[in-house]
Amino acid sequence: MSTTVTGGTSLTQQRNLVTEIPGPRSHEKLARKKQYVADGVGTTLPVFVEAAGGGVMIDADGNTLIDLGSGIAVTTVGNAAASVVSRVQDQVAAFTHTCFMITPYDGYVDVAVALAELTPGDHAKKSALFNSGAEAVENAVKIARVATGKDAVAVFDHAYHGRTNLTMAMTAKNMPYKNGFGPFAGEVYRVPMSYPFRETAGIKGEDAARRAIEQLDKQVGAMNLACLVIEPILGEGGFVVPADGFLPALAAWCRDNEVLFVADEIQSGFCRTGDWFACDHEGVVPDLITTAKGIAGGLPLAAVTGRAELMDAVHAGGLGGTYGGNPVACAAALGAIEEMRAHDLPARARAIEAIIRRRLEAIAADHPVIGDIRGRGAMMAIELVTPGTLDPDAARAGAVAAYCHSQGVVVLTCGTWGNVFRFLPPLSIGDDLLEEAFDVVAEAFVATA
Ligand code: PLZ
Repeated sequence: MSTTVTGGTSLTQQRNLVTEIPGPRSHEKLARKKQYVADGVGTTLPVFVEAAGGGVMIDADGNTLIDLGSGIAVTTVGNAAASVVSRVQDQVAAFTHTCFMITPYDGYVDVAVALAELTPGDHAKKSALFNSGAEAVENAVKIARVATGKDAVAVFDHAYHGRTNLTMAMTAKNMPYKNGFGPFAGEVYRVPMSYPFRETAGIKGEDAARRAIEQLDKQVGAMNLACLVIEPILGEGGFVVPADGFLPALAAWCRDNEVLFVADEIQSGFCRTGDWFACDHEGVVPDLITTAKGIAGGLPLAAVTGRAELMDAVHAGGLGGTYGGNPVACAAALGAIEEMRAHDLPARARAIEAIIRRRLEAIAADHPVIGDIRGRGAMMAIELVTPGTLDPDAARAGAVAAYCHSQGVVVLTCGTWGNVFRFLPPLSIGDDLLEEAFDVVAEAFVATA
């Protein structure tokens, strides 16, 4: 039996399948979902969950599955982590909502203090809180437009920023995110990303940045550009880690041209990559940073944090929303952040990377369909291609995922071609359980060969 490192769960940390996946009770529930929930809301693995914690999820049939997805990088401190649960329980019993714009409360300000302390840079910072990642990205653009007096927004190939109208425009991939949902917001310009696996070997980060900047100069003009928004490690787009030097070169160009550098750390932030934020790896200091997901241990909370003078450019009443910075979500965030600090979760993410890399390198040695191993910390991925080429092999990725699911390991795919496996375990997972999950991943490559 594996023990958890953190998170304080009482669930037995062991994979245990007592039915097929999904089992009969999940099948019944799925039929009910099919009747009452819109088909447009998809499901990766249709087991209905009844409890989760540490590194496991328990379904309606009594199966215990290993979680390598964290609900898309959300339950970084573990599901139902003790520090989150106790603060949420206290808060929900005290009061559930006032609307911070009507009558404020400490939790919101406490989260803003923590964000000022933890996000990159030691300048004066302020924050505004929201409910979802997409809402944070929208607000970052609103702030950038007012602060600079300019309109245009630069985004990158393979980017994912959300499902609202503006963030659909900023997201690269048509299916399933955009198809049929237009027309989209204007003044969004897409430029090439640094994608080391898919470009000429040895192209330097600075050169890839120059390629993007050249397009911005020629096609938009810095004098029209309010901000450049970038995921420092791509999330949905395939966990692409840009070449060293790419992010610093873009940040320097932004600084020289009065363009705000906005880091979308919604997926990569809060200890996930082995640093508090992915920007920390190269010492990049964004003007604005968007966070969500891991910040609140599973409750909906998002933030824009930035240079105080930029954040304050917006007129009073210009930022807000009924639920933004809800007191229960803020309590959860304070519990999650306490857990991250107390257990040095950036270090835990680095330890998880060492295990995952060792396992993936061993699997790749036998399976040339794995063209690339990449990522940082507990945000790791493999890209599947026809061996020796760059041709995406989404079919194999689907088969490997299906095998893992059938064996009780929750894995997620991503990438523009759907051919990337991403591994995002909760940082509360124990080493033995993680090793067991990768035993199953290894089996999956053999079984689908
Ligand atoms: N920016 C970098 O990763 C959310 C989306 C899953 P929301 N990624 C998961 C899906 O299919 O909807 C994300 C992200 C980055 C923004 C967002 C958007 O965050 O909280 O989903 O709105």
